[in-house]
Amino acid sequence: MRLIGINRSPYTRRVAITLRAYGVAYEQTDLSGFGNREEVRATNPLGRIPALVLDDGEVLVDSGAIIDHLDEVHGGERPLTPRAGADRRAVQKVAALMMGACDKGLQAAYHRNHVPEEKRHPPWIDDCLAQMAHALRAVEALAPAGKGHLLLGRLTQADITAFVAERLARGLGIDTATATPKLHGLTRRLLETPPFRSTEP
Ligand SMILES: N[C@@H](CCC(=O)N[C@@H](CS)C(=O)NCC(=O)O)C(=O)O
Repeated sequence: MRLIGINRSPYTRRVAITLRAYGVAYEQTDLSGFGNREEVRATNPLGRIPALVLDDGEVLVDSGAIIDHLDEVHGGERPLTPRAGADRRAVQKVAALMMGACDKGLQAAYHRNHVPEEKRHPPWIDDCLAQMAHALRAVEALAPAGKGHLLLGRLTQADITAFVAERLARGLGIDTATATPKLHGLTRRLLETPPFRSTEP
């Protein structure tokens, strides 16, 4: 199994953490969507990371679809996304908020990095970052005050997606220690555990 993408990408990192949490052996090819467009297109016609090449050569694209497959095959009795019911809805909701937050954060970053300064529209960047910050605050409200995980008292995709979103937000200049202190604490604690520490870019 081969993961295509760099762990600086929150979507790729989410998949890498999931693979490690499930104890799945894999190799990784460090390619970035913008920096290695042609090489990435050879695996994913859309030119985006992550992609996952399975042992039989089948290619999966998009972190959500990749994780759905990993849950199905490796999740056993306690997949990182519960298989049904209220628990599944709760985890999926946090994951959707946190992946959406990453989408908005990256829209802001792309605007900063790819639009010439004289054509930039700062209110657009501010709006994207505000959407990201609002989503983080909504998930902050769910976070337990102590040392627990976000939901169900165990590691789920809620924690993994909150981790990558909080890290991206911090990288974009959002002061998460002040704005979302419980999420900030959660990511620091998760970083002490092998799936998170071993995937640090
Ligand atoms: N919804 C996709 C988003 C993937 C994505 O946007 N990846 C970024 C890297 S962080 C990328 O490859 N961007 C290049 C591009 O969009 O052209 C997922 O969850 O995998």
